[in-house]
Amino acid sequence: MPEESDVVDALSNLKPLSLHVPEPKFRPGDAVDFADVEVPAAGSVRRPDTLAPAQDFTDLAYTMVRVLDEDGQAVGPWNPQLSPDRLRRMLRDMAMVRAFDERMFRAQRQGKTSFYMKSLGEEAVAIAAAHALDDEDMCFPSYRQQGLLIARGCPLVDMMNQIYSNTGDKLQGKQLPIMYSEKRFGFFSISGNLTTQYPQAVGWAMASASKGDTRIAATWCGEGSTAEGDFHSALTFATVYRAPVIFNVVNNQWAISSFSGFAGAEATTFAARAIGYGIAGLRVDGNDALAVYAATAWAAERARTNAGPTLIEHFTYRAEGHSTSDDPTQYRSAGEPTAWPLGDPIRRLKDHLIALGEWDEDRQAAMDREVAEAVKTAQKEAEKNGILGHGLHQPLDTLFDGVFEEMPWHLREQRQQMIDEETASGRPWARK
Ligand SMILES: Cc1ncc(C[n+]2csc(CCOP(=O)(O)OP(=O)(O)O)c2C)c(N)n1
Ligand SMILES: [Mg+2]
Repeated sequence: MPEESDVVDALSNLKPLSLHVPEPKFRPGDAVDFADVEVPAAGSVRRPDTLAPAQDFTDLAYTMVRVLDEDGQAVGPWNPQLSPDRLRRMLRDMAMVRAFDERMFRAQRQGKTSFYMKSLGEEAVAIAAAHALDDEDMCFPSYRQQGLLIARGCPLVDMMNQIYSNTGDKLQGKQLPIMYSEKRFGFFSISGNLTTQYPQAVGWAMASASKGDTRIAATWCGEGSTAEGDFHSALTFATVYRAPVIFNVVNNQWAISSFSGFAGAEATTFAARAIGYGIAGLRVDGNDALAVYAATAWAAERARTNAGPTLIEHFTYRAEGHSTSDDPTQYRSAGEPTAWPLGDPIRRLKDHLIALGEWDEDRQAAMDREVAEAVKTAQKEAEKNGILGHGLHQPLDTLFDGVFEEMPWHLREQRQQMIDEETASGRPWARK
């Protein structure tokens, strides 16, 4: 039997352990060089059959599906061959998201709402997916896929009413601004609790399959959110039951002030998360609307033919702060957004349409004016229903509505107590 002191002596011969703490490459003030970001040539990645077993194309999780090349041409096996009309609608939807974001961001700075989140630089992720999915398919988004609502035709005024939590807000001010819920447009309520939408999407997809329906589900989360347990349990359920669901991981490099390395990006790709679960994994250029469209259409066909779920990593860049509460100059180099090697998704689709002879600079300028005008008009309309700080928009007793189908006795009592107390205090608790 070795003595305890012998064990201690043996261990003392080993080199001490050290902990690896990831560190982003660039901090404020650093010059940015993204030369080591591997960007394969457009058109260079093979396109497997949608019925192929996932283990036949694990290589696709480590490369990048790209369709638009540097000259604005659509090339290779993933080219979805869209009509010019479809391309122009996608371009307009992306421009609309950008104009909407710009105006609502400013509304927050003017004190008209407490909070806003932009998707600058990531517009292709939601817009191209919405165009590739069927309108009846169910979306379980994160807070950065406002493009789904815009592409599906949700009135801008309705979105703004929610942002202002005003009298027109169908959610009665119960959700944080931008946390929309739009059953009409197949858009599940956004939750502030990261990644809860993942298992919900799988559950919905499983129900759709068990009912013999034809609709599929799609869900989105950020790369940082893949570190949540919900992400992993969702993937397990999806692979076991071959749920008709598309998992989208929007790798925009940042999770507020944490860079992607803290979610595991130094060791592997996010698309490769799929491999351990036996799920199809694709990694796509998220700033290439045609690549996003093609990958989504491929995954949708796979899901709809009972061939199983797909995880798509959209490689992109969050060009703005996380939200209006964030200041990215405090933690990352200001040079990053412009140095990003995959460019601007709107400019790339515009260049493609021009290369096809289906668009020009004058039409682009006219479209930009038209979408800006549409957003401005909607904003005036929404502001008639009130903005932050201008009175009580929701009677206080609505606080108790919409939780239970039938209000239980104890909530009825609490509501009455509140009304009695507020009435006695002389404060206005009901809308004038
Ligand atoms: C469960 C949970 N943990 C932490 C937060 C706080 N939080 C909100 S957004 C965010 C960053 C998420 O980053 P990412 O998933 O990359 O999405 P992105 O914002 O980049 O689109 C964090 C940590 C939260 N809302 N919920
Ligand atoms: Mg992120």
